[in-house]
Amino acid sequence: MAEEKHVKLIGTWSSPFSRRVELALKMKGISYEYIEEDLFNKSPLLLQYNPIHKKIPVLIHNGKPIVESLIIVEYIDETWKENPILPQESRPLVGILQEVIGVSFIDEETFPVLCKWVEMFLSSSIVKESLPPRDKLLSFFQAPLEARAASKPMVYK
Ligand SMILES: N[C@@H](CCC(=O)N[C@@H](CS)C(=O)NCC(=O)O)C(=O)O
Repeated sequence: MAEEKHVKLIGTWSSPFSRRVELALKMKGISYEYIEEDLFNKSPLLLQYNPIHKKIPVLIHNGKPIVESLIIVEYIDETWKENPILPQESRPLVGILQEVIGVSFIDEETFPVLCKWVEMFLSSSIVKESLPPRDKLLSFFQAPLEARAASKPMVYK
């Protein structure tokens, strides 16, 4: 338990890679400190812990950085043995992307089992509280498309 106090996650709200790690931590019941990163103005903390790729997510456990979301999930699963987990894909993002580009590539008729799984996945309270707000995520992905259509610089809010 003492180990858990030294878990930090550097992430970004809109990143499916961050969400994947957060879900793993929550499914394991590990308490951690979340540090939101501004990828347009990277923090000294991120540059210190991921100096080569300078990407989130970064898990810091007892001062040791672990990078790459799937590696992090594996590390979490191996370090905290209780409640074994499988790597999770962030399927809800598919729904957002379908809405943004206006094409449905995973529909109920063609993929009934997958759709049922998505429904069950989204009904979990752990999953619900880890997902970014739908409207915010939608406008995040729509902004570059709209900016391109209007040929003006992107502005994220
Ligand atoms: N393969 C990496 C991908 C991580 C990634 O692409 N992170 C993005 C945010 S979603 C990032 O930090 N981008 C900053 C940059 O490329 O400068 C993982 O699974 O962790």
